[in-house]
Amino acid sequence: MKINSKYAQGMAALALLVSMNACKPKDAGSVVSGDAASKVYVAPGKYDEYYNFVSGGFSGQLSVYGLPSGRLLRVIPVFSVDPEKGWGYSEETKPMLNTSHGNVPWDDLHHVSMSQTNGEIDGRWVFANGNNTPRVARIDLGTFRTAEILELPNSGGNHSSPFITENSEYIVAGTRFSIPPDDKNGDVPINTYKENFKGTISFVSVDKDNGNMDVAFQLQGPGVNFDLSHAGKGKSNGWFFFSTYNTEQANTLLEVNASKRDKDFIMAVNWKLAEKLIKEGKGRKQKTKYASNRFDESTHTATSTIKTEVTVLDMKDHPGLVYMIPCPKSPHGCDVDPTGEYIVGSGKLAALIPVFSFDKIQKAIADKAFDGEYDGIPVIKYEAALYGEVKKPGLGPLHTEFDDKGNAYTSMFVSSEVVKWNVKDLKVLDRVPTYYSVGHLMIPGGDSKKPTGKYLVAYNKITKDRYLPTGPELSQSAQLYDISGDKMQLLLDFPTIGEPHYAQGVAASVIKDRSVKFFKIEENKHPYVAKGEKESKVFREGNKVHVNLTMMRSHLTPDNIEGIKVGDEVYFHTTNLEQDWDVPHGFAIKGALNSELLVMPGETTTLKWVPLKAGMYPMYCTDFCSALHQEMSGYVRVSPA
Ligand code: CUK
Ligand code: CUA
Repeated sequence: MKINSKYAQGMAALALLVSMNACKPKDAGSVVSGDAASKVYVAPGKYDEYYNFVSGGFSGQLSVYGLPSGRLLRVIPVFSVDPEKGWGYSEETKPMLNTSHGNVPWDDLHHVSMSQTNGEIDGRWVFANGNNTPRVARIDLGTFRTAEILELPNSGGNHSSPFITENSEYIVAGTRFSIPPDDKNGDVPINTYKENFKGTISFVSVDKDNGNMDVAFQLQGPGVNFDLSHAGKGKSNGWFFFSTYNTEQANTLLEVNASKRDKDFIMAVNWKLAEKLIKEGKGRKQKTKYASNRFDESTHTATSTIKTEVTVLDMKDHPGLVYMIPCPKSPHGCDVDPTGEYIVGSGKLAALIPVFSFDKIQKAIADKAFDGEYDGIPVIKYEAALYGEVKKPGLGPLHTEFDDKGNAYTSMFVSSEVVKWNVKDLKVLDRVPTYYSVGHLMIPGGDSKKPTGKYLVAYNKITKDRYLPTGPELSQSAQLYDISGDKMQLLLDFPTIGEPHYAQGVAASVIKDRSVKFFKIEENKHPYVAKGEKESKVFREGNKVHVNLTMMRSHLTPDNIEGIKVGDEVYFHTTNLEQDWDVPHGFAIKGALNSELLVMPGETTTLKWVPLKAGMYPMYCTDFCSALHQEMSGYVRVSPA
């Protein structure tokens, strides 16, 4: 039988494109040159040059590495509990994980955005998204702790999030799964998708002084899937660009039905106009329910508030608010170059990278160079918005970062490589393999107005043989490249917690001096603080017993507690009296469900315990704090009720 060879080739190419197991580059190992070791060596006692904040994917956490060493410096629980830090165990931190669905101590964290001033990373906060139960978080870079979590209404699968404007006015969050809006009946046949499901973009305002977030307003429109986004900058400041897929609005077998169209869209949103419309009262109030959780650094306690209303603008009702730009084949990354002129769309299933021009988009809008409408939204002609295409970049382009020399770097998931190309002439300059199947890339400042040009990190999806085997599950993997010369050079593999998606990096000098070393005990406003051993006490309110307990090298005060009865609710409010850097004390008691705590110097943290039977219960400090750490202990006597 004669096979139509064109057809066969086409099918083979498609199979390769959608295959999750990318081909293995052949010259593994040989790409590392002799001086790689000295380039990543950070001598004992010396600091790394950059902080690297890396999403922890389905661990719900954020991890912090030093670059170029790849040393893990900290894991920050965000949408998770963490026994190492007692996060989510203490009464003070539990409200951080509250949602309109109750306490949800897990999420899927994909993207991070650092706060910016004038388009440069300012080192104040890192924002992160929770995909599953739609939330955004703000992490404080003084304490390296989660300071705030905001739930997002009218959203399902908060993937396109959080992306920040150049003065941190807003972070945006586009819904991945369109759903019926919260004030509508969600109990509808799934095949009524096209009429009942809506896509939503949330604009979350960020207070410029304290960082507090709120849902300022939302845009509601067609039931597409938003994927990724970036804000305009410089000349395009005032706009946001979102990649979308499933513009077919399929509700079943998305793998096939959402990949039918030759082109999906990049949605361009004029957020300055949206802001103006909201100021003019053009928004509509919609009923909903979402949680706003904040950690207060003076009381050392989180509070959770449920909010019930959100302001919505319908996209199609406001001319000039949104435009669609055709973009080949299921675009994933949507990245804006440092000048703000070039918008790079990366179609997962496309064999080229389209680069759009902001000036041309503006001209196309002025000239009405439209190609019809999509659900009431004008579609700009592809050629009218296009600056040019990067030809034959590799297979499966995903994400692009930029350096300080006018170059772009795009990750190629299927062909497992990083491809460097020039933004002006769109010529491919260099390519290096990744091990294996790279997702996001990160250059410190690489999505800001001021990228650096020394290092690039690739965050890979598949590890396989890169590390010693550790059973069926392998550590996630990142790779560091030197990009200072014409040719990229692989320097280092380092394991990450997983799985890593987007990351941000910044010079250590921007952050290190703002680090909090301890909390001043005289400023502690916790309602149950004991500011000295003399203030420690045990007192009863009905069946609640409060123990205001102090911790100081190397004893607990009080260390013998009696008068507790079975079924009492006992609250150990533990205050660490130390006033020095890096002297936490821990606290644990036998049999308590939420053991343990880790209490920072000057802070008060509460462990709740309901003893179920009479007996003698030892308690102790869990963090080796002095030569007499083992002596830092005591007993609680529990008597029958
Ligand atoms: S996504 Cu992970 S590789 Cu969630 Cu940013 Cu593209
Ligand atoms: Cu305090 Cu050990």
